Amino acid sequence: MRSARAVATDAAGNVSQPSNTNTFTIVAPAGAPVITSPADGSTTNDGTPTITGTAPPGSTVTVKEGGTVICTATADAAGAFSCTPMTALPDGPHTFTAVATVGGTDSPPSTPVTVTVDTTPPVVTITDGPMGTTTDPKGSFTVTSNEPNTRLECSIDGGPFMTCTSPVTTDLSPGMHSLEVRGTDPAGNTSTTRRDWTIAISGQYGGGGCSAAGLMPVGLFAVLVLLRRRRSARES
Ligand SMILES: [Ca+2]
Repeated sequence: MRSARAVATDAAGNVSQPSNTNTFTIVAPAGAPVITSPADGSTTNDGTPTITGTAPPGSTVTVKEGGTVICTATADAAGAFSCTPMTALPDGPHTFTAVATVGGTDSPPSTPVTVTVDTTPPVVTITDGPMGTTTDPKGSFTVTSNEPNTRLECSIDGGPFMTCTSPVTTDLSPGMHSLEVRGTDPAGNTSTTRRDWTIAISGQYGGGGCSAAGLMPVGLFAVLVLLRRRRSARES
């Protein structure tokens, strides 16, 4: 506990009566907090990421982005704090610092931590490869994403998604086929795109879409031709 009082001295050297005495306590600034999560340089798809760290036990921790208060917390007896942004952060990079306050005195700010918020799924596009009806059993599909470092997984004909890279190549039997490509950006947002196509038996390409001639097994096609001939023979 400290105390202080003041006296005034005029130009002629007359000294006043002392003022009243004020007592006060000097509180040493608390140590700077440490933000431990999210990690500096990380990316998240959570617009309200929980911010955790350490600070002097019992201190009031204020997390700010520039001059804006993001959230506040009280460090527990073990010196841990945790708070969640009061409003969702827009997509983009955000840099946080934390200050611990004890007895009205602020600590120095923590080391800044920058996290990138990304809540937008990547746009994944199949730009070429078979479509409609083809007689070629082989396909090569180029897949692009509007976001760098998009992870691709592919599913052929409704099968399980497996890691894949562009171009996606296929070698399939005649019939209707599908390729689904799921893209996951570094923040974990996903989107899926799909391509359907038909492989016709060579020489029976009916042209366009999922035509009966293109899909029908040869034997059944021959039977149908035979039935039509019989019918027309009966009618004549
Ligand atoms: Ca994204």
